[in-house]
Amino acid sequence: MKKKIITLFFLICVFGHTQIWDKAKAANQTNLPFDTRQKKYPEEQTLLHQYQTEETPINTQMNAVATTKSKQPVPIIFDTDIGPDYDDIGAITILHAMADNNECKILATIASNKHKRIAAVLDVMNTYFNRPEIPVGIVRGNAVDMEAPQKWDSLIVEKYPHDLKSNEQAEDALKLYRKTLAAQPDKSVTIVTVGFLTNMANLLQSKPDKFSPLSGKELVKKKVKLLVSMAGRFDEEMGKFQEFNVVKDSAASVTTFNKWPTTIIFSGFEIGVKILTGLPVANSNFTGSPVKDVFQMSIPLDPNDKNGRMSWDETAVLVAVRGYEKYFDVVKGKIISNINGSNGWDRNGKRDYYLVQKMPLLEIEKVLNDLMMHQPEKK
Ligand SMILES: [Ca+2]
Repeated sequence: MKKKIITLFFLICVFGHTQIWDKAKAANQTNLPFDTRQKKYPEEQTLLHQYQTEETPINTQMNAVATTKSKQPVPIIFDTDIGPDYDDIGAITILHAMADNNECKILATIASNKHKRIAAVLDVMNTYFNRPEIPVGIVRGNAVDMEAPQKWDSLIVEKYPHDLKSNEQAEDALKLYRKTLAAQPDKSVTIVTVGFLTNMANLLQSKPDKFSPLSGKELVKKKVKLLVSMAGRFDEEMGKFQEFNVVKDSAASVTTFNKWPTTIIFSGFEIGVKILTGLPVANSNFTGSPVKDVFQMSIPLDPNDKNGRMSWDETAVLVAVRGYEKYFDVVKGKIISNINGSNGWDRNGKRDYYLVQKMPLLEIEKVLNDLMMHQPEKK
């Protein structure tokens, strides 16, 4: 077994990636033996599966929870940095698609980024999907401020209806979290973060207020069932790589991952980087769709996106609503969060799971693309 582990480690290292911060740039510099016709990495897929199944059995209790088909829609809070990348647009689209299918109920859409158009962008998307009433919260105080490099945010804010003209008109993210959680049944809420962990750290460190007599950590423990986070990296580059969502506010990441009182499922960098989506919606004949506009505008701006955009955030939302077991395997443990933005993994930990690819890439790409093609009922 020891020899096998060493061999596996060696083989995994052979397929190593380049370490850089920006996940988009990192994706562009990936040197995996990517088969563009079959769109898969056959050797690595097999290795990771072996590694997972032989060394770390899937937690059966967690699996049982995930496989229980619930008729009740999953109450969910969507926390996003929507701007620096446009997979967040794919993510909020599939979230609304699943809400239209009664699979989830969107309690709030909250930003961990404070660029000047972010409240308007979230309002555009919620309004487009016939849910203009969904509360929008924006992080206050120290926070990342990053716009969309492709300028798609300006495009959709100019073109599509919305009420929130500025971030000041939106709610304070922390207050919205406390108000929303306090109003929900115990252990019912799933939070999915596809941006920075700023709001999670602020929430954990918050004090009793008019919404709840509980501290932030107590409130999370009482009301939250699960956190699903697109964050970190759990393959052969783990420990060296500083994943974008983690490193941009690494102090918040450390606070969150050290203190979070519920299960966390991580969709790491290595998951979404291989799953390419967005071409069907970009090439669709849709009219009046901000989803189409964003992907149609952004994909041609990067030659590396010619087969579709990497789908980090979509994978996290999919798992938050539907559970992982149909799409991914998991490895149980606990994240080790470093202040430099890198992460490790404690295999003896019991709180967390990270996703491992299971469903063939072309199949999961189809699942996500089909959801991203969802259009709201015209009203
Ligand atoms: Ca994001």
